[in-house]
Amino acid sequence: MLDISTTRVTIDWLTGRLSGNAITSKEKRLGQLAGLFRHQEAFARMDPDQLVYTVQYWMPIDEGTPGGLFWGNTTIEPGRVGDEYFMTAGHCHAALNRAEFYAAVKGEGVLLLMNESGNTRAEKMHPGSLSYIPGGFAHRVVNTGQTPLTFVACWPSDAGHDYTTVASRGFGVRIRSIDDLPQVIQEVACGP
Ligand code: M6P
Ligand code: ZN
Repeated sequence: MLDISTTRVTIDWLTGRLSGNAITSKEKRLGQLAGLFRHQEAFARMDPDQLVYTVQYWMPIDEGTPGGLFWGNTTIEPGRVGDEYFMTAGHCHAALNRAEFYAAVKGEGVLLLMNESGNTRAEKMHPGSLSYIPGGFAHRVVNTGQTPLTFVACWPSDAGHDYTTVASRGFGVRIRSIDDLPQVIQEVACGP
């Protein structure tokens, strides 16, 4: 007789949270995100310990292994730096042609997708939204709501993360609160 084993990891679908010994977690606090937000003076006035987002992930095989998959979730707290909403750092994949899925569990937000030519589009995220991020597209998630935004993600184990391209180029646009509504605004230097 063959035993039926239990899985090493479980998901709470109401929250997206993962449980199990193999789970890794990381936190991003404001102080770790210097240079990310447009409004540097507003940033300087805020508490560097303020939590911006948390990530949990399961890497069932070694990072860099071709053909495997990783699973994770991210929760972005509600908040703003000046008029710009809290967001992930954003990245493209080190192996450029690797794709990814993002599916929102809770909250409201916007996914920014920028191709290699620098053309950016924005997609709504809400409970049940499923976004396909094609290879070659930089991706960033922005929490435009009043509550935490949680999404789950699945990506190839040999994708890797390239943060330098996004850090130097940005996305060409920023999601800002204008008259209390999220708007996609072309990037401009922060003025008075
Ligand atoms: C998702 C996945 C992860 C990523 C995380 C946070 O869960 O895409 O690979 O690390 O979001 O995004 P970032 O790495 O841009 O901070
Ligand atoms: Zn990715």
